[in-house]
Amino acid sequence: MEKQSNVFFIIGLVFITLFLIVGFEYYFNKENRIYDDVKESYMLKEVFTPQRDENFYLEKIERNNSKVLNLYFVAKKTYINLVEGNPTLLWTYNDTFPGPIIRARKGDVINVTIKNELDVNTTIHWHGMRVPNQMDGVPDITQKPIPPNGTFNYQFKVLDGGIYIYHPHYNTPEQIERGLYGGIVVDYDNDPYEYDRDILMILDDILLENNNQVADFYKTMHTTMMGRYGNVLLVNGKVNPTYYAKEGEVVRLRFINIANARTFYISLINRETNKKIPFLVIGEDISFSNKPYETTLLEVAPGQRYDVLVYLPDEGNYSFIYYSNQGYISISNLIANKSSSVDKVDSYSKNKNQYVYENEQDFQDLIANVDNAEIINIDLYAEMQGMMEMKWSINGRVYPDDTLFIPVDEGRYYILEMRNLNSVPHPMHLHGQRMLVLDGDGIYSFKDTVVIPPNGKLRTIFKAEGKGLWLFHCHILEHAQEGMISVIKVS
Ligand SMILES: [Cu+2]
Repeated sequence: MEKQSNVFFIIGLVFITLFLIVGFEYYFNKENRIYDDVKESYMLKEVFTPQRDENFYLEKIERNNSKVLNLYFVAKKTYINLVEGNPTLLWTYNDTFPGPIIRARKGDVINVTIKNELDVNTTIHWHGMRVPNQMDGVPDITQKPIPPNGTFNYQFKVLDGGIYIYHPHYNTPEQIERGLYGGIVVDYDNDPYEYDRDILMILDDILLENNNQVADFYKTMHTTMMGRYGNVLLVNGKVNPTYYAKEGEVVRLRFINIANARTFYISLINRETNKKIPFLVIGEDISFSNKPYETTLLEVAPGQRYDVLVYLPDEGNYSFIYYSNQGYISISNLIANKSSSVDKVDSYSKNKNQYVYENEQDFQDLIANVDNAEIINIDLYAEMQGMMEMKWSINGRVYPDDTLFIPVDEGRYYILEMRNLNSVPHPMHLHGQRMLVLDGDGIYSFKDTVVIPPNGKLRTIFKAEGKGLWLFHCHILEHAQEGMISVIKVS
């Protein structure tokens, strides 16, 4: 017996050694060399020439009635100036990067016809929106992919205020990285907040080679583990763009993170004093929070959105600083010009003390049903398949070869009890449903993307709605690509 276990031990050692050698080989491959070459030239060099961006200020929608928003999108290839030197060949909607902003009111109907002028299939998914199942844009689950030269019509009623994003769900890591995405901002019926300016902030990163073209999509141990990180940080498709406000103003900022894998950790600082300006978080993903809360470090994981207010007490230059383990860098600037009008600090403190009743009844309904809810256990795991292939799994099941279907009944309550058995976080995104995070501090908002921390746990509750198949997957796009997708079946 003892002799036999020694043999197994030695065979085990040999395998581990082989695994390490091949793993390192993978790790120090082409992508990492590109990354090292260009990170000096782009990412860590702060650009402070104010690059004015006029396109992402949001106007208030003044009408009271709902209407149909008819839009025509063409997905195609377009050259865009991202960084100094050659323009970058991106994939865009209507030649713009990011795609056109969709501004709507609760109750409006969004009617988008998309023509696919790419040479590959595509679809559009309306991330965070509660749409009829056949409008959800998931190829081979809710619709056939839209072939080259094909068209598709998406039509649905807007049910919730909030911040959303549209993007393909076909070969998602590549199509999003190449530029196919855009923001949707929906006004609430009752918005109690006072502010002077409203700016959309779509956060992304992109991996460019030295000729400024999007780097190939090779699969490596590193991209499988961590996801694809870019070497250029973008806000609204620009490197370090500048927005303008006035001293004493309250500015509303709508953050969206559409990076493949990068979580953005952001602070707003006054560049003269280095003092941090607090973010007053008033909403997340699909709804207002019932109570606003302040933070000086906003954490926005891939797929998440945050609705925040900031108060700029003094004139001068402010910067949004992104923190990574390589240091910190300005990703965008906010310049407060001198103003002769009155100090707005009172409206900020009034905002801070708001209590929002918009979703109170729905929140209370979910909380009251915690004890009757059925528990769905979700284990997030990485596993080896054969010698070298690593896959991501949910309850040991890998999409699409061995898909985990979770049957639920419409109108019933379910608790997702999620455990992360890895040392990397997973931002889990649930299509078509509204989740409430449990075990919190009494601050609620409806979420569709929640982070399960490394080796941690999280519980959410939702009331199943909308018959059909709804994906539940990691929004680190390479994790989803490598299997971390399951399907909630509502009947
Ligand atoms: Cu993940």
